[in-house]
Amino acid sequence: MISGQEVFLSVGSNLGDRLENCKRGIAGLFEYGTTALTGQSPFYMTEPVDYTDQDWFVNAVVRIRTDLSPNALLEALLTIQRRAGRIRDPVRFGPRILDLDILLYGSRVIRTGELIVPHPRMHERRFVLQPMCDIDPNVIHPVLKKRMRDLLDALDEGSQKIQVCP
Ligand code: PH2
Ligand code: MG
Ligand code: MG
Repeated sequence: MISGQEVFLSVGSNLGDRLENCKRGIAGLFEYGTTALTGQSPFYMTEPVDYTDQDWFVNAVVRIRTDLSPNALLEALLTIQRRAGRIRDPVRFGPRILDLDILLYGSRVIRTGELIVPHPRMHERRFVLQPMCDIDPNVIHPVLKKRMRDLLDALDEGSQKIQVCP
């Protein structure tokens, strides 16, 4: 049993073998610190948001328990992304081989130059909230003080199409 924090991460890819990139990204997590997987959503095909002129994404959310600090975890995620072949993003919100984002780190609220937790856009994204709810709909957003289920229900019906990967 790892005594660390419970952390939710989002996993996404819309370049190359999207599903394989996501799976490799998740596997990479366990090379850092003492980290255990305690929950995983299905993989979803998701309509792109924010920058819409790009392919659909494969997205999932994982829950881990880790002894890594937020900064050490962030460094590990950046390394895993680089190893997957992600060099730089020419377009903000644009195509990416692998994106690993910290959604929640326990109930901590973090605002540094490098890291904002909870993820600042998670509450408006179906591709995050649906898989969060698959793992645990009762998790409370530590800033908005609302359950993931209620944040998901508040999204415009029919907006941001997503479907479970076949
Ligand atoms: N990531 C973005 C921008 N838009 N859209 C979907 N569906 N899934 C993503 O992971 C995603 C996005 C920037 O990180
Ligand atoms: Mg992202
Ligand atoms: Mg990111």
